[in-house]
Amino acid sequence: MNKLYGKTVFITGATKGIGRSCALAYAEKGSNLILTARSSDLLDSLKEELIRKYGIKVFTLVLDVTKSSDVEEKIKSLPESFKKIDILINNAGLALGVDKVYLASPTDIDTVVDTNIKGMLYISSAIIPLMLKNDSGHVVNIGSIAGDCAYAGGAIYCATKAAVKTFSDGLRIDLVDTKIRVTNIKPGLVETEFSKVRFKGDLEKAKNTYKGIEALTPNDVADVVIYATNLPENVQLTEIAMTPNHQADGRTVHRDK
Ligand code: NDP
Ligand code: 8X3
Repeated sequence: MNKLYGKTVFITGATKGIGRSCALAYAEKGSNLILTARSSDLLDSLKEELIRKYGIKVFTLVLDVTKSSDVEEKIKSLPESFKKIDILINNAGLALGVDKVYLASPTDIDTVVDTNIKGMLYISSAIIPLMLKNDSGHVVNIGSIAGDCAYAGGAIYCATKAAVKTFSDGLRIDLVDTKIRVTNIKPGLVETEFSKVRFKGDLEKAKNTYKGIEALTPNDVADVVIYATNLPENVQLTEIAMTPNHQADGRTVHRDK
């Protein structure tokens, strides 16, 4: 049964990878979308594609989740018809580098922590009050299996994804007397531009991340997001971990030669 038709879904980092796949998957279900990211041209072309293919309503916000005042102002300025947000997908995020933690630059540390943790907090704090007005909603945080166990070269990224888990758990407690649900989705290796960003444009290194293993696709993750948010309202999936068949955890991957 499709409970998602006509719902309004707010997605951060909607221009690429998992966020983009979620946008397409919700559009296919007939949801209306608020798409956000920093790249206005990609937002515009995605909006045009979704309206043309699915006839849904789409609103775009050029938004850097790390800028708290921008987040607050832009969410306040949403048109009334987009202010009843049913589902929030906190997806924008990144890793930078695989250096030992004490070699990482302060700028990279700030970017990763500000995006993955503070961005999620700013967006959630701006949107949850809107959900509370109707005592309904679903917050989906895109965490990672990286938050369950650290791996070499991932200390900062893994710490931010552990924070996604702890924040999700705390938020679920804060909202326990409401109808708002909170789900932390924790994928393993997903082939997107994530590694291109992590390796700062080094495509060879990025490609090697997925060598010898059939990684998850962003559509695989979107399918799970759709599943979690399409369940009856009495059902709250607290966490879902998902990995490619040949990945056991953040440290353990079997690769074909
Ligand atoms: P991509 O690099 O493909 O996409 C990242 C998206 O985030 C882009 O749309 C980008 O858009 C947006 N974004 C980045 N920084 C900001 C910012 N400051 N403000 C707003 N938007 C921003 O990565 P993925 O799709 O793979 O990653 C999405 C999420 O999934 C991340 O949280 C990541 O940690 C998580 N994840 C990824 C896994 C993987 O293996 N790929 C596995 C597990 C979790 P723009 O540049 O236009 O702003
Ligand atoms: C991203 C997946 O395994 O590269 O969360 O850390 S991994």
